[in-house]
Amino acid sequence: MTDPARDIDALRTQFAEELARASGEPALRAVRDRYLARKGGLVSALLRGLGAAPAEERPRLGQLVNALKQEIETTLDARASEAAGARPPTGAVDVTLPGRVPGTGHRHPLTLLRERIEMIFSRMGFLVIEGPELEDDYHNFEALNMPPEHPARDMQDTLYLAAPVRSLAGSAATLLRTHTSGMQIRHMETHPPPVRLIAPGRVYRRDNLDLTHTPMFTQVEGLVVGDHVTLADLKGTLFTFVRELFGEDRQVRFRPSFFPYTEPSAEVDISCGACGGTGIDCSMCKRTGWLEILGSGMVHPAVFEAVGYDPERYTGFAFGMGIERVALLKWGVEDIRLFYENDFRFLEQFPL
Ligand code: 2NL
Repeated sequence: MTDPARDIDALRTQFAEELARASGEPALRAVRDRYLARKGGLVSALLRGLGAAPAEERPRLGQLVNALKQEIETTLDARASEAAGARPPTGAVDVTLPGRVPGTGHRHPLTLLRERIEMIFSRMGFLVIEGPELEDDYHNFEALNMPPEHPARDMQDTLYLAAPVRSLAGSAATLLRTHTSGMQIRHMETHPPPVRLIAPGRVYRRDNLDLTHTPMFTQVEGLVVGDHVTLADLKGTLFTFVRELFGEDRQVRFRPSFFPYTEPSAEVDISCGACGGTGIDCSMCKRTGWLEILGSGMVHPAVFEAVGYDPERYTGFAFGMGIERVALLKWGVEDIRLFYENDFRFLEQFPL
């Protein structure tokens, strides 16, 4: 014969032990189900068992079971809210998570290449000068031996302003510059020889878009003037530049050319990096073994006359290149327009 009062105490002890072992919300929920479930819960079973007790004992035993039920509920509720308190509230920030690293940008490949070119010439003692993109006819054309109606102006047609504007250089600008030469003219107007500088910047020409042309491109022009400056100095300077930028294994050749502002003039080619200069089956250099990289020459005496330098005393050399073109050759890019589309998949490929 069982003693209901003792069964109640036994269940209280059993509950205390199980509760002590239960940690975490799922375990607590399991304990609650085991003791308090309406169907099959241990407390309900105990209540039902009271039917077998003598009638006069039943009310007192019933009270004891209900008290135990209350006790279990209160204890479980207290433990449950303790467990909930240990958990961050909904929507809270977990400060222990590693941070989200924002993608770091980098300079545009054409900017990187421009800086690299500036560095190479700086180390050879060249000054870097910049100036406005709006220019007047005199500094863009006339001082460079291209008077009005000169046929060479055709190749450097540009956009003209409806009315002159005061440019940053202080003169009345009428056009978008076709080269940075205007800044070199300004420099010579205000500084006596010797001169050793490069002038990088955006220039504009009437060109239709294709694989190798944009109506705007970034030019780097160079100018050296002094006593006894010769074509050998031009060759030495450009050889050094090419080998610094492209590598020691590159060959350089000069081809006769024409510019109104230089005499003699030369186009400069470098040996093709794709075929090693052999030209064999090479699409990069169209089987010639050579890639045209820039234009150059000895400064025309008429330019010295225009800036007030004595052409009998001074000589000089000048050159000009498009950074975009150098970029196409250096990295084997087939379409110049890719540099202006700002697609990260393209821009992130340049290891400078
Ligand atoms: C080019 C070819 C060239 C020059 C630029 C120059 C400047 C002065 C005097 C004489 Cl102030 N010459 N510049 C000379 C030869 C070629 O540029 O940029 N092709 C894209």
